[in-house]
Amino acid sequence: MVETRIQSVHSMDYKYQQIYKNLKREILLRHFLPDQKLPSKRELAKTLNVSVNSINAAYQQLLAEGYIYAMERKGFFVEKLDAFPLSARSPETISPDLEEKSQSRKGWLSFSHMSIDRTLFPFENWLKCEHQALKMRQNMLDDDSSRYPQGIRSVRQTIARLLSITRGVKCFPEQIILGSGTQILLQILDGLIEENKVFALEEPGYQRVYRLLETLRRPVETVRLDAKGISIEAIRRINPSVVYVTPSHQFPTGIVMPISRRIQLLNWASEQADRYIIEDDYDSEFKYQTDAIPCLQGLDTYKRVIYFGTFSKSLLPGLRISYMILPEQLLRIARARFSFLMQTCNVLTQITLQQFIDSGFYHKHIKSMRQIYETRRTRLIAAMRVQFGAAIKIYGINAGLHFLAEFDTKRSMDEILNRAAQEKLELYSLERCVLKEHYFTKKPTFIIGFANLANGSIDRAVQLLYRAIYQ
Ligand code: 76U
Repeated sequence: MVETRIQSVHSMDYKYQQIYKNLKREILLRHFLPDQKLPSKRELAKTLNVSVNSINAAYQQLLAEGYIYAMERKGFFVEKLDAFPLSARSPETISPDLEEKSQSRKGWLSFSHMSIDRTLFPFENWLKCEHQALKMRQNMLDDDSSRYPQGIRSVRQTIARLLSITRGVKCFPEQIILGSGTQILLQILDGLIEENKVFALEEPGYQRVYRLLETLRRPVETVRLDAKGISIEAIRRINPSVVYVTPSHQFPTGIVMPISRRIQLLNWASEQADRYIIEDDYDSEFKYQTDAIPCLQGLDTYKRVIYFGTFSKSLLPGLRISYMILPEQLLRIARARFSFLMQTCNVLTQITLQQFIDSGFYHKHIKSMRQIYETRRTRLIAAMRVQFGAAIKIYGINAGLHFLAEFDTKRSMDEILNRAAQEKLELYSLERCVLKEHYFTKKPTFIIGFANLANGSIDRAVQLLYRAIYQ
């Protein structure tokens, strides 16, 4: 039995390692039972046609790890090991992870709102910056990041400067905390706010934030939107402590919160000492025709806004660099409570990002992407209006990387999604943004991302969508 299994073991191993591994597996599979005597070294050496030394080395390793025990002059015996439950024995009982399950979308057209156009990213310039980062600041790579729990200071300085110019954010680098994603930062923030305080989210809104807060056992309510964004009356009815909003471009409806509503919201927060507003400014770099709309944080004189930003849309989602900016009183708590936390962003990526921004590559990239994305948006909407006529309603201002499209059709949302998949069209419905209640619209509505629709593929994508909905 042992002999036949030896062949299957990796050939890079020494002989004794192969024998050790096989015996270990046989013991764990209970082909050898507790207290059963193992063949003598000499016997096994003969059967396997290896030296006694190899067998001895294998037995010594099994002995050291506690799989077998030795009895003087009697030989080696299998330890009394509890059996693993059957379900734990075979890896086939674990379902494949999401990455394996997600279909390979080679050759598909995509309306995904989650991606950006990677093919237009200036990788050459990024590499130049990474090269410089390695040359000039290599010494930072041998720290373990515990020296800069909030992220490298010079990187935060660069980000503070950038945000002051482009977003009207008013902050010191000390207030910025970097993190490898919005969710991880939100977990930190959750730990700064008293346990029983209620968070309120926009409905429809960002599911990944909603589910994270629920998992953290944070009481969460959702608040309806009106034409100006989150409704203040509804906030008053719920009486939360923290309100999470996407005022520059509501996710997913695309509403921009006008100044009147911003002032109301800030005033609401100022009424009590424990009220805060989380401003998630996830895609504010992309405003077309109009200038970028200054953020809430810059308007806030009460120090109640916690600003969240990310490079996932403006650069690449795979970089995993996001940040939050805390008002002083929360920063004080964070430093007292979380000084033991280590920074989650990769050091090399942080320094490369700093170089990329400081050398002007960032501005250049945003400027060119803004034009490209705007053209895609305009052409896509024009093509949709031609194809769908009065049957389509589009929500969302001229901004960002997505809009909502609602269709007059008898076909159900799920049926449309299935048909789209058959047509090799990546498509997401509004359902993924329905947090607690479905009030916004009952008609099939889709989040239409256009970042990956180069001009040549727009007509084809619209045709496929038409087929999925009407044919
Ligand atoms: C992010 C909103 C509303 C932040 C977002 C996104 O972790 O910094 C969308 C989905 O990369 P991070 O998150 C940025 N706030 O929509 C990005 N959204 C994801 C990628 F597009 C997922 O699941 O519907």
